[in-house]
Amino acid sequence: MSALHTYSKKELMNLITGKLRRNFGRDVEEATSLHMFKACALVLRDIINERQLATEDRVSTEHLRQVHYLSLEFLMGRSLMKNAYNLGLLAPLTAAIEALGFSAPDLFETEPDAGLGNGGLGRLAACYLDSMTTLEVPATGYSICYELGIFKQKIVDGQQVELPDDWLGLGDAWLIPKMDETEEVRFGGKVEDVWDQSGHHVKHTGYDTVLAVPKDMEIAGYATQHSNVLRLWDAKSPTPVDMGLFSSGQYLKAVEQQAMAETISKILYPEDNHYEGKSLRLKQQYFFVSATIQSIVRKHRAEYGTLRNFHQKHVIQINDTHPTLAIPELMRILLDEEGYGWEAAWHIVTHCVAYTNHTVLAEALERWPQQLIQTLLPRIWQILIEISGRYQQELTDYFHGDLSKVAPMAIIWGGEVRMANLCVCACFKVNGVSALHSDILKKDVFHDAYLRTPEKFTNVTNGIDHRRWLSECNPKLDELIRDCGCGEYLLRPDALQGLERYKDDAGVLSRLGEIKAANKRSFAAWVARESGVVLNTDAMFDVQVKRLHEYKRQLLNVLHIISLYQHLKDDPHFSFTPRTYLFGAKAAPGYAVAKKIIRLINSVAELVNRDPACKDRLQVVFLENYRVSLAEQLMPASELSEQISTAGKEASGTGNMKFMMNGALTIGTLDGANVEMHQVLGDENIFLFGLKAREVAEMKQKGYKSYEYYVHNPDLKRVVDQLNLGFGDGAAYDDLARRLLFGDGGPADEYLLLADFESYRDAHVRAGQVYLDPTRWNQMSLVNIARSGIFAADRSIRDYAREIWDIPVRA
Ligand code: B1N
Repeated sequence: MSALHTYSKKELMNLITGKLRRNFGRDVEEATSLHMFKACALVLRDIINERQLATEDRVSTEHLRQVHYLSLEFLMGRSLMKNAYNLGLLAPLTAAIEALGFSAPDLFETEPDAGLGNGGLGRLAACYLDSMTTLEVPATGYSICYELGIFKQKIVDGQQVELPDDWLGLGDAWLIPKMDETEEVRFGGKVEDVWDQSGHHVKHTGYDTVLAVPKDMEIAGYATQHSNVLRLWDAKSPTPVDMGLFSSGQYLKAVEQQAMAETISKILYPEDNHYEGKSLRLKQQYFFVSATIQSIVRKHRAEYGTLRNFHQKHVIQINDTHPTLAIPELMRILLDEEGYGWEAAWHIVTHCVAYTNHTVLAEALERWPQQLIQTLLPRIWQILIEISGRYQQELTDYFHGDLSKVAPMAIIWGGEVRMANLCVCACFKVNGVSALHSDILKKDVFHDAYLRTPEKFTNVTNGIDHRRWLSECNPKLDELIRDCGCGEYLLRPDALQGLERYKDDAGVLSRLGEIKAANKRSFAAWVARESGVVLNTDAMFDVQVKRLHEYKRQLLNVLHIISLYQHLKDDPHFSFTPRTYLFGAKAAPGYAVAKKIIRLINSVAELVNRDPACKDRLQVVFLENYRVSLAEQLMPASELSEQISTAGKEASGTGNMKFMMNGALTIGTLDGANVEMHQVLGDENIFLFGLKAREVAEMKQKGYKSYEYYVHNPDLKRVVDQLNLGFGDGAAYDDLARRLLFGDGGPADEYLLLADFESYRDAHVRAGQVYLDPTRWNQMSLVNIARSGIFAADRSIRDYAREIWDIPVRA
């Protein structure tokens, strides 16, 4: 690769002013910050585009094997600062912006987050794009160009209100439409078998066509000429105004049809870790999968003239089961359009598709009603029947007709299509996202499939883009790391280990403490500007930010806070380390219990924050609209990271890694990747509590009685009783209390909050004690940072490349 071309401040100023003139017809003096943002984005886009063209050229002339990462979600966040950073242009761009009379930080803040995802799964895809590009893996991401990303959250009277996230006005600065690469996707209609001189054909008639127009976002890697693309499909109707229908008086019908087609890319479904069996969601899945597979096949055919070697040149990684229809869609193209026989087509498909599972929650498992698929995708349905029938026969032979084994593994069963089973059947690799989670897949969720084909199953522990989540968002810590001689960590995250040489160095430890204090002050200043809330920066910042879900147990955190409050009220001298509790969480709009927990947090906050007994000791703040860009400011300022899910439920978690890398200590259960954090940290550098996954399973098996904990622990009883009494603002929480004690149709306290309460409180006491000794705390913090290198996405991508993709990466 040739040396990296760089740009001076002066050159960037010229390029920016040029864009302002040509694209917006104005000089800098007349430009608003919106113009300025767009001009900067266009300048960087041009630079990335040069590299993209060169990369594309190299991939095709060298016939390189490629990865296609299919995901219904890419939670990209902002790109201006990130791209400037990766291009090595952050300093000259900042200087250029300032020299043109704008504030660079303000300009970076004008960019809307590209919120095309719900939470961890979508953010993971975004981190992986960065690492795949930086590690020079030829890769393309595919998703939908949602007009509205994850909703914006407002808190009104303590309750969540959802507002549309109309991001494209500015966000489209990064998107390059490629009209000439439009694909056609077909829905509905009828399929018939036809025999003629050339043999058997499948004829599909009476279908509706939706156009898929690619909007490409080019991704710059760090310190490389390599570039990759995130291809976002936009749904368009093929008949903008059908004049025929217009003149025959069917204008409304024409408009209706157009609107129908275009709703496909209107919204992101806002449920995290939850399956919504809606027809529009199925349309979204097939729309994006069909466009993607057609586009890959078209390029492959143009390059090689045959699909025989397709599986040698491509690996299709599917991010959870949401893109599973890629399997029958590729079969369809090979059978119907390329004329392959079943065996030959199946060989190709089963050697190029790999599946990552991200959850074991039953309510997240996709099971599509057969009726829906049958009517919406008649040809895909036929192919599914064939796949399912052959698989079931194989299973029946293998298990000697034992239906107790065959039934749970079947693909079509009881009128439903089980997407995870289809993936396990067709994919050449199946991976979980942390060691514990992958173990649970083998021992439990896919146990019998694992016994039959153990070589398919593997683990790739998640990772985060440490350039975004450390260097870029925490420049002071980045500087300390460089000063400690670990500057190569940007491409060698393991180099962070070098920090450990300083674990007894008083100078370094106190500097680490000062950095945290300064980051807390800047975060507090930002919160004050945004919302008027004044954070107590002298207290420990104790943070739980993630989607709101019962299994993540925000309610356990709140119960503990209520208990602290009660103790403070009883005894003003109650010894306790001052804490500022910070929460951030979006609840799915239809998830009533999650919304109720948000309201509870706000009721408790209201009570605590205005009680003089809590002044300087206890503060509770709910941060509105938690999102990527907020996390970037919050992580560097956090001290205690709450990772408290019921063991066995959180597949990995990735927020846990962001906190660790920024020197927060973790209070957590042995769940997801916390297990691996504990492995590298040892008991002495993490605050563990609670039941282990095995104990949870045993307790449930024996019959868990939450009521007994309530009866036997007076503190806990008092907290739960307080839910019944309320918090003085008129809101009633007896429903939450009942859920904990008696269940609400379901099991009582499904996530074992009461069982873990005491152990959680003890862990908080330990954390509070260590905090009183800043040297000890900073030392633990330093060890956490030093050992966080394994949680870099670069490590994960190297694992994928070696274990699954069989693709070489940058050394
Ligand atoms: O994927 C993350 C993990 O770190 C988290 O532990 C896991 O909860 C998350 C259906 C999901 N699993 N499943 C989803 C999202 C949207 C949807 O419609 C399921 N998200 C996760 C990355 O591995």
